[in-house]
Amino acid sequence: MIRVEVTDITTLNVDAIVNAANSLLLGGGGVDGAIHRAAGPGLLAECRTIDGCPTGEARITRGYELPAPYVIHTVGPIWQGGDRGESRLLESCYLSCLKLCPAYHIKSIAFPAISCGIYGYPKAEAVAIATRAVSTAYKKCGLEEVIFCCFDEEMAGLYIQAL
Ligand code: AR6
Repeated sequence: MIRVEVTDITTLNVDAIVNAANSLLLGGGGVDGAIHRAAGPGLLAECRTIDGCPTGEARITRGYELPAPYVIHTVGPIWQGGDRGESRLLESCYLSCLKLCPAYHIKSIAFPAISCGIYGYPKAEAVAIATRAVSTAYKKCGLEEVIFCCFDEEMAGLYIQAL
């Protein structure tokens, strides 16, 4: 089942929440900052043991003080006008996160709107990519529940329309 929720992703009781990180994986603003604050210093300590993450890929850590036992960190593309491979990279973020799930027995996952904040991706286009990638792949990856977690009603409306 795919659902849309308007809430702070750090509060969700799912097996994994996804972090819209940058390639250093050492924290930042937006949802990345919120996740590091809520997870506590253990998360940053584990991230320091990982050698970053290229755009379009994903890395998994434990969730520390979060209700979610795992955080999957992915690095979305910075919007540069659309002809720098942004759509393929954004799709790859969603698919890379889903592909990590079977090995960790993750059955429920929540995604933020990757690249839709500081990285400036046009929202409706990003939502079309996210919903298409997730709908086609989540069951194959053993997932039972996927939440598109939004910070505001405008974003939630775009997901509901696309789904
Ligand atoms: N829960 C759910 N969604 C949130 C939350 C939250 N707590 N906080 C923000 N959002 P952004 P990006 C929404 O900027 O565009 C960081 O500095 C927000 O409204 O967090 O991928 C990283 O370190 C927006 O819709 O991520 C990178 O440097 C969406 O999450 C860079 O920002 C994503 O916004 C990544 O930029």
